Amino acid sequence: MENQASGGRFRAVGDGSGLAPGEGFYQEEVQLALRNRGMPLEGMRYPVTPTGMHYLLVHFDVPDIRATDWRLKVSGLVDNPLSLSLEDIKSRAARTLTVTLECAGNGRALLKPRPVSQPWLVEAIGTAQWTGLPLRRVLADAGLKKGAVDVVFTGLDRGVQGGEVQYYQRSLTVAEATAEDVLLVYEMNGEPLQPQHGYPLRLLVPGWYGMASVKWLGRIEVLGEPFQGYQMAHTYRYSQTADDPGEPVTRIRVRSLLVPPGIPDFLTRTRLVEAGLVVLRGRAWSGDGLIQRVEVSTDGGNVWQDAQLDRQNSPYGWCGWSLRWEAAPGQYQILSRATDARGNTQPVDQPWTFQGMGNNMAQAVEVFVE
Ligand SMILES: Nc1nc2c(c(=O)[nH]1)N[C@H]1C(S)=C(S)[C@@H](COP(=O)(O)O)O[C@H]1N2
Ligand SMILES: [Mo]
Repeated sequence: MENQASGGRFRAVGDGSGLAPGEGFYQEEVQLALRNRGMPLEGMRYPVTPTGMHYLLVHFDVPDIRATDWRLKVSGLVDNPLSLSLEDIKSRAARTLTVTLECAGNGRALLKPRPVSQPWLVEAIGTAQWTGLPLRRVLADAGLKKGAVDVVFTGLDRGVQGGEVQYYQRSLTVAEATAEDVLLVYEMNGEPLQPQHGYPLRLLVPGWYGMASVKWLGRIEVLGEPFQGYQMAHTYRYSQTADDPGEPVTRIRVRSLLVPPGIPDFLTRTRLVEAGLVVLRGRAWSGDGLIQRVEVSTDGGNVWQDAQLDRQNSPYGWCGWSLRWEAAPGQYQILSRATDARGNTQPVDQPWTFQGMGNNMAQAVEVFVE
């Protein structure tokens, strides 16, 4: 079987990639990509991503925070404003949740035309065991006053975006913020948070795209009206033009990725696989409930077969899947698409938006079998 879309032969084995200089990304995008690196896709092997392989996104600079000087301030429409040390927070009963985190911009650089920003392909992903104190307990201690509407989370990192000097700030409604599984996290995979992941404390909003999980948390403020900060009003929107306010980005859209089969070509990452029985493996996740189904195509999306699902151990953590494939020599394009508990299925065509948010289009992996 030969797939038309992927051309006649394995690009770049022995004979160069055929890529010409001068086609490609702006230096500013490369600069962002070097700072905000993705998970190497072979990391899809691990049920819990090794911390150093977890994707990273930092809008400004990683702030330099000493936990001894640091306090979490809780203020605004509360009966008892709080100022908590890390020890105060760690002395309370903790919860640990396995949560898959994904950047809302994942898939952006695959869009045509490409929105210019952090140029993720598909690798802005990782799963960790996060330990912390449920936020609702701190909000209960503070006592929300009547009329409380939004809870604003301020990170201690500061920079300029869209011409606006700002701290990184995101908000949740009171209902979202008091959900059981929203945590104030101080440990990732059993170790104190590393500086780049939000040391000493970050918010974790399971099921939501990563932007909600504010790192280097310094302040929590309760407001009586909706918060209109830059990272709420101007970005993380599903919009069609620069002026279109669109809809806010919230929960993670259903998605799946393969564990890359075989071995890669150095430059193109096209996979070289030996003919015979191949067990294709991957993982699938959604912010809208458990994974119900994963389908795999080896012919670029014409014929689909059901993969076998592993047991999904956490409602917020990805679900392993596998499919046995008798691979005959030839060139293939392998796709996977998942369906979640709400019946949402990954599209095969790109869901284009102006900011390139939530592109959960089925991944296509080029494979050469010999
Ligand atoms: N304070 C602060 N929190 C932040 C960010 C940031 O730039 N500053 N980036 C957000 C975005 S867009 C994502 S996708 C996640 C990334 O978390 P990670 O780097 O730990 O994977 O952090 C979120 N929290
Ligand atoms: Mo993100």
